[in-house]
Order: sequence, then C-alpha cells, then structure tokens
Amino acid sequence: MKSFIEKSSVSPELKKIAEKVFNSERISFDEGMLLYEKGELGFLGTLANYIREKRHGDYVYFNRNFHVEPTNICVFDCKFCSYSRLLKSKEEGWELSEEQILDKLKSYDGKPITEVHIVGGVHPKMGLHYFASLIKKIKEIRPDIHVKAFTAVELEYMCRKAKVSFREGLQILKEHGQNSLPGGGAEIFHPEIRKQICEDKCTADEWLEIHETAHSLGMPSNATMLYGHIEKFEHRVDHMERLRNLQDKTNGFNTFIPLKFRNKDNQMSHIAEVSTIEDLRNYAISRIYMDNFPHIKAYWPMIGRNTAQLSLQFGVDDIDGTIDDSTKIYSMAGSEEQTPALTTQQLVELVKQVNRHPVERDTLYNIITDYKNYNFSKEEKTVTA
Ligand code: V47
Ligand code: SF4
Repeated sequence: MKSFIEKSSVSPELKKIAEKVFNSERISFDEGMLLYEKGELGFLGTLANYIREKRHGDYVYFNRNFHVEPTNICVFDCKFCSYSRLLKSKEEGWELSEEQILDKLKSYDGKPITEVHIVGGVHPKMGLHYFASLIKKIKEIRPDIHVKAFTAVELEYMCRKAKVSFREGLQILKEHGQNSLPGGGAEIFHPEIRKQICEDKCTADEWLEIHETAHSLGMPSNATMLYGHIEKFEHRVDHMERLRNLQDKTNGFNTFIPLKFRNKDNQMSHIAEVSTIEDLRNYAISRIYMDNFPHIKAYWPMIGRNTAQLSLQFGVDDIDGTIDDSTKIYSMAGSEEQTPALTTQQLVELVKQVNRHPVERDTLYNIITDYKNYNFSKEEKTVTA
C-alpha cells in the first residue's frame, strides 16, 4: 500500500499527507482542504481503507433497530427539510399519541431488536417532562432496549421551554432511561452557512455544549454533517475540526455520519445533489480527518444500499441497522430507499456481496453476533428486525 502511493504520480504535498496517515499522525486543517481540493478518489480510498482496516479489519457493523418519529410538526424552518410541517399547516403533519408509540414498541415483543431511535420535529406541546415519562414507560415495557433519543436541536428547545439548564434536562432524561443521543441537527456549524440553511434553530455552540454535557453525564452520542448543498470545502473541514476538538476533550462520540443533502420537496430543491464520487470522497476524507472517532457510518436509508456497499471501501465501517421502514426523513427528501427496511439476512448479504465481514453490534459497538459463517434458520429468514 505504502509503496503504491510512493510510486504513484500524486503531488509531493499529497504524498506528505499519505506519510502522516501511515505513521498514524493527525492531519491539519490545511491538509484537510488539500484532500478535498486535490485528492482523487483512488488516492483517498487507499488512505481511508488503510485506516479503516487497521482499526476494524474487514468488520462491518450493523444493529437491529427501529425509529420512532413522534411528530413531523416543527417550530423551526430548516430550508433543507422535506419532512417537517410548520405548526400553521398542522393538518398535513402527524402527531403520534403516547399510546401509539408504546403500541409500536410492543409490536416488537419477542423480536431481537436492541435499539430504538427517537427523533422528530420540534413540537411545542411535546416537552421535556412528556418525553421523560415516555422513556420511562418504554423502559418498563422493554428494560433491555437502548434508547437513543433527541437531537441537540430538540434538546435545546425542550430545556429552554422547561426552564432548566442543559445539564438538568439531560440528567432528567437519563434518570428516566435515556441512554444516548443521536447525531442529528449538526448540519454545518459555520455561521455563514448555518444562517442560510437553518438560522432559527440551536447554534453550533449550543449543539456542541449539549453533546459535551451529555458526555460528561456518561451519555455517549454521534455526530452528523449535512454536506453537498451551499457549503464549501472549508466549511466541511471547519465542521469536522470543531467535532475533532470536542472529541479530544470528552471522547464521548462513537460515530461520525456524513449525511448527503437530498433535494426533493424542500426549499433548497433548486440545488443539484452531488455525485456518488463526491459522496465516496467525502466518506474517505471524513475517515482520514476524524482520527479520534472510532466509527464512520454510511446511513443506508439516506445514501441507498448500493452506495453504502461502495462506501465500505472508502473508510466506512458501519451501515446503521434494519430500520424496519420506521423513518420518513429520507424517503420524503427523495432517497432511493422509499420504504427503508432490511431483514438481518439481507443486511448480512449486502455486506458479504462486497467481501466484508458482517457483525451485529449493540449501540455501543459491543458485538452481539458474528455472521461470517452463520446459517439462518427458516424462522430467522422472515424476521424483519
Ligand atoms: O439533522 C434532514 C438530516 C438529520 C435532509 O445518530 C437531511 O445514528 C439530507 O441525524 N437531505 C436527522 N439530510 C437524522 C440523523 C440521523 C440519522 C441516522 C442515524 C443517526 C445516528 C442520526 O437528517 C437532520 C438533517 O441533517 N436531513 N433533511 C435532507 N433533505
Ligand atoms: Fe424541524 Fe429538524 Fe426539519 Fe429542522 S430538520 S425543520 S428542526 S424537523
């Protein structure tokens, strides 16, 4: 691998970056920019795959999960969002009752799911104490399930409305059974871009403070980056730099999830989506830049299963989970996955088709089942979760 780069015709500055990667040294902001501006797909893939295989061998992690989206009614007005309905057009939105949410959970009785991911629009009537009580009830029904819930955007609003600090709010949720935070709401931190795409929701500093506070309370989290719209490469590197700095401080992030902007039915529909090549370059640079993040995830309901397979050669080691058609965020934004659901067997086959080694994990990446030489029973073949 190293000699392949040495012999190749890449520029001396890119070779210097390759050397750093092979010596496990961190690359700088300027070097991140250089990768975006000059790094060709093959070069980036070689480096990212080197890091990925050094960390995880040929493992590809997935979990058995489903989402709950309590509502798509939202007080905010993010320009890229195809999913939310403003309060004023409420008749087009949905609001699940507590009973409906708990019934959905109960429909998984006896099925081996390990995680519920709860995230939705920011509804003024669904506040901190409502959600704390909901989580408590979820845990009473299914004590073993990991509750990954609420983006920092939802949390900032909930805490503000309940007049509690971020620490107090997170502590309450933790005491009621919330285990971790998903990575949404980060978008692009840089104020020049944030102001144009989501000016009314939590700021970058608030997002980072909420995750820092969660980590200090022993609640791990993920981080996302919404790329491929009006941002420039410098904004992507700035975004990753801020996350890398926080991770140096807390070590509380598990996974970095680049999210490709999808342009159907939103206020940014006039912006063309970036190419698959750019998606793969972006995964690879994320793997190279985010040297203190254990995992890089390709979220298949958003990127589609074909690109998710390709990404496994470009730094990605995680493809999220079975989902069971329980999220609408991406189908409404135009993803090729209109009813995102894969059985465990389908996920395993997806990974094996590209000669990788599928392993089921829990939310914290403890290995549950190794599927390398696994034979599915007749009953297992039909289980969606
Ligand atoms: O913050 C909304 C994104 C995010 C669009 O932590 C869009 O494991 C693309 O964060 N095009 C929410 N993206 C989802 C999220 C997530 C998903 C899966 C796993 C995890 C995890 C987190 O969805 C939002 C926003 O960045 N989003 N609209 C769109 N048109
Ligand atoms: Fe609301 Fe989230 Fe959509 Fe923004 S991305 S409008 S906060 S649901």
